[in-house]
Amino acid sequence: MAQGQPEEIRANSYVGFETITRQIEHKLLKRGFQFNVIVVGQTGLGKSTLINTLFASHLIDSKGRFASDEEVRQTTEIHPVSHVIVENGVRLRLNIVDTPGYGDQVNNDNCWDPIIKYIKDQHSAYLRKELTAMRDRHIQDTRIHCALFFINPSGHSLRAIDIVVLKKLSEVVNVVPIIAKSDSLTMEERFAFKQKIRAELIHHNIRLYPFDTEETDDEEIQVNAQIRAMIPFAVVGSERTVVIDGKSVRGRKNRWGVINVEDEKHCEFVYLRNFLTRTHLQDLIETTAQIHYEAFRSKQLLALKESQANPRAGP
Ligand SMILES: Nc1nc2c(ncn2[C@@H]2O[C@H](COP(=O)(O)OP(=O)(O)OP(=O)(O)O)[C@@H](O)[C@H]2O)c(=O)[nH]1
Ligand SMILES: [Mg+2]
Repeated sequence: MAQGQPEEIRANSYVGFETITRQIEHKLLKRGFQFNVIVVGQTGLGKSTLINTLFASHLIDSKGRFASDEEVRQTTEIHPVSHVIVENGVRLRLNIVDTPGYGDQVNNDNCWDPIIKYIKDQHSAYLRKELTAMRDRHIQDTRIHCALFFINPSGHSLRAIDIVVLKKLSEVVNVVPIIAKSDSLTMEERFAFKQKIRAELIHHNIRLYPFDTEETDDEEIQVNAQIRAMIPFAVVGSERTVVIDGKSVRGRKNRWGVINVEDEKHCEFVYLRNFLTRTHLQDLIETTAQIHYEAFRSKQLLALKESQANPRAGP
């Protein structure tokens, strides 16, 4: 055997490292997972409603009512709510950040600033903990993994303010656009509107999740292309139940009839939920750490280094 080559281990010399996957799984399950979502968009587009639709069964309060089922409840401040969901022994800590709608002021300049600041603040809080000498082995993660961006179902095009906000958001977080209240569009209108929006996003060079990087393999590239073809998800939200064929389902009644939120023939709510919870949860978390947080971190550390090298120049 050549010098420096590892000695071949015979088949009967079992050492047991193959159990490492179970060891990792056990450790991860014990710690649980953290997933943080923010909702962003103009006033009254159904942000708060969709949050309750997505995670409905978990938001019901102790009296069996939906916790936020009041008639008028305009969101007036950035409001994070935490829930712990357990499914089959897996603990998911879900942090949902509701934000006030923007765009209804006389002057809408910089109305998105508090939202961008909130997202960046979570990055700096994480960085500060990372840089602490006696740091905890596990840092509580409040970094936002996904921003659901609500588009007005106008059927025409994105508003100028939407383009600005989408640009700002996509620089700091994974953005997933959705067409809000899509029950107000016919299927044909929806189809045409989705195509129009996709073209506009490309035209304005807005880089949305999912990204293809050098590390993305062929299978992932395919899945990502499928997701891009579906975006924006045309959704309907509801906190109420309606009766369809004798069955009580989450839905809405409108001029044309009854909409079952969970019926794929009626809207794409189920696709959005599957995407968020079943297929892309882990990737959204990873991408946040590897792309968005990493970009923030290197910029901050560079600024810190420069201010140390040149203290009189200030930070
Ligand atoms: N037709 C229809 N109405 C909806 C839908 N989702 C919500 N609504 C209604 O729209 C209104 C506003 O919903 P909210 O969830 O409070 O909207 P919001 O975006 O949180 O509003 P702000 O907090 O003011 O920004 C309510 O009357 C909802 O019942 C939907 O998918 N379709
Ligand atoms: Mg709201």
